[in-house]
Amino acid sequence: MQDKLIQIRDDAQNELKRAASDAQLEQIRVKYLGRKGLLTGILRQMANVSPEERPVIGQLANQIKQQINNELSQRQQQLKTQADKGDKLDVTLPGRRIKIGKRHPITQIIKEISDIFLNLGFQIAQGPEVEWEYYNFEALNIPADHPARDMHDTFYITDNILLRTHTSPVQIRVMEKISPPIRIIAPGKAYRCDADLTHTPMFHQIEGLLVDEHTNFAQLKGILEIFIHRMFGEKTSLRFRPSFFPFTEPSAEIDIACVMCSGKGCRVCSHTGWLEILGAGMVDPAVFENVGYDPEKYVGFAFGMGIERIAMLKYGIDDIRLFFENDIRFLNQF
Ligand code: 2NM
Repeated sequence: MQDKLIQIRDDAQNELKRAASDAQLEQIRVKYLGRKGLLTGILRQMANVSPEERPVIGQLANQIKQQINNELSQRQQQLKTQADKGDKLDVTLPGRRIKIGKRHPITQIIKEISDIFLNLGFQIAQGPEVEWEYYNFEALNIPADHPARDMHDTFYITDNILLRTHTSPVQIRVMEKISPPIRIIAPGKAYRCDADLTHTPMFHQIEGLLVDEHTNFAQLKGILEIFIHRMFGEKTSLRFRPSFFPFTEPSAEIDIACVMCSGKGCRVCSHTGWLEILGAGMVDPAVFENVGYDPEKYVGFAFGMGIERIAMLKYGIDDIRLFFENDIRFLNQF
């Protein structure tokens, strides 16, 4: 009888060690401690045990029952902590979806515009964002007393080093290095101390420059018309208005028919029907003098545009800061 009890205890202990789930533990409990269980069966046979032996066997049986019960709950606790730690891998769980990124809307527009001009034979040029005052202003025929040099607009680093306020210094650097013919665009970051619904201290520009011996204003108009039609659609109307820049003469600003109301007049175009998207002009001979080009021999045209402004018009966005907040819900729409 005693040997039988010891055997039952050892069997139960072995099975408990191997049990790997609550269901298996419950099976073991029923098998040994249940109403028709092995240990219960032994206790039922107590009537056949001699009166001397009875207390000894009874005590042992109760002790073993207690022991199996304890080890059962221990094993249960063990399995629970294992599961909590993630030791067990549930291969039936669905996989986690990987989020795929894409280009920022500003980067998309820069690529779109660049591709149009690359198609027209322009090459991409780049230059430093921390720039000499000379390349940013003097070389571009912007004298020291010009309003654009006001401390309120320009981030100065030292007396004569600053964050470029436009990408035009890139064109000066290219002209210093190579002689015409030149056909380049300079996409990149520019900086001005300004912040509101339509201005951020850092923004993006694309400027273009073409220099050759017989360049004329009609070619400038032709190139910009092709660009606008490819960018905004073949049916987009445009108009040239006289304007002024220190580095071009004559200068023009170019409007397109409002993308929101097609020229009927709305809030976006301030009820004029037109949106200004480009500045342009024939390069001032004074700029050619500064880079060592013969102004009698060479003629050039240049143009420039703000990328955020074009993106805002194209997508009907009224707050420029949305481009810089990197809210996935905003970015996912492009
Ligand atoms: C504009 C408008 C008109 C421009 C001029 C030059 C350079 F270097 F050739 F003189 N670069 N970019 C230019 C001309 C930029 O932006 C509104």
